[in-house]
Amino acid sequence: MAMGTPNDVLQAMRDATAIVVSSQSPLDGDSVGSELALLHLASQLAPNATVRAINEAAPPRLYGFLPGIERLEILGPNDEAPPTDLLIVVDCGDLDRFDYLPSRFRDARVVNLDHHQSNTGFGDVHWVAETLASTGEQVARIAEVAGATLDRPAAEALYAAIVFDTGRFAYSNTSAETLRIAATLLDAGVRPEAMYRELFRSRSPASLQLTGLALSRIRYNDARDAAWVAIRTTDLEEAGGGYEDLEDLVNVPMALRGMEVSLLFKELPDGRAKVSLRSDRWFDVAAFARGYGGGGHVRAAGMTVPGPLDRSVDEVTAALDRQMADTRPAAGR
Ligand SMILES: [Mn+2]
Repeated sequence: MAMGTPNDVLQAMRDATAIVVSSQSPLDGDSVGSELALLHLASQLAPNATVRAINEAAPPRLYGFLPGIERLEILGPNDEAPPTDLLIVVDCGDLDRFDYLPSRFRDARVVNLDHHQSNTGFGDVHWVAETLASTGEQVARIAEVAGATLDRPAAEALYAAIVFDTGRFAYSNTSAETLRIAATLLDAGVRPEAMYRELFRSRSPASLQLTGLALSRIRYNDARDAAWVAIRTTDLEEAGGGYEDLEDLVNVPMALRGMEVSLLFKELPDGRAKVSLRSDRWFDVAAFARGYGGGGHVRAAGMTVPGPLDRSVDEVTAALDRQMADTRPAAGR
């Protein structure tokens, strides 16, 4: 359920003296962009506070071009957290997505600034806006409420966040408000073609090779409205790539006419598998992922399954078949 307002977050920031912004790792475009924008806007949003961004891991290399990216810090599992009175958790539906970081900030008030439908309602201060496409939009709204001026670094960070979560303004979560916010970002100096080059035309040879491998291995359900691909750790080794080279792969099968659900299984070094899920029109992948302890949005979700890979793929796709059969609309819809 939606709860809280931009003003609730702003007031908490104004009342604080030492703020830490964080999100679960691996970070994505929305979490990186939202954290960076809050850093760039810190003097305007929280004039009495120091603001740092601290995560469990470094951001993906892809975001290395964003101004200020070097300011994202890492708290290792054995590191001591700095004194902090406000922890702002961005773009995170459930504190359990972290390994350890929130437990190091037990004395801090916690702000839950998120847009996931599956948000658990954790924290002391909330603004959970599940109708907004990205936490980047939420940060833009907070800046607007505060009367803050967006400089180009902040605008680029927010643009990266919004572009990532809306699939470049293509998913159903793209609203008129999304585009109005994007317009203010262009007014602040964002150049769309430069952002597009950095975010989508900067792939590695390994990433193209893995895409080719994935396409050669794609499997379908009998109704041909679901597709899935499994990538092993040995595939990554052979291609000389890493998990970030798989970033956009789950979207590739969605290019097929009539495709409703796409799943990408990524084997982890410990034998489990991370599963990314996408849907087009009627299947709720967040609800499906919740059955495996995952979550997300209706059209984009994620979960982790125990492995071994082949068995997990068989079990999950069989369950998917059953759930799709229960909810598939009559032909012609
Ligand atoms: Mn998001």
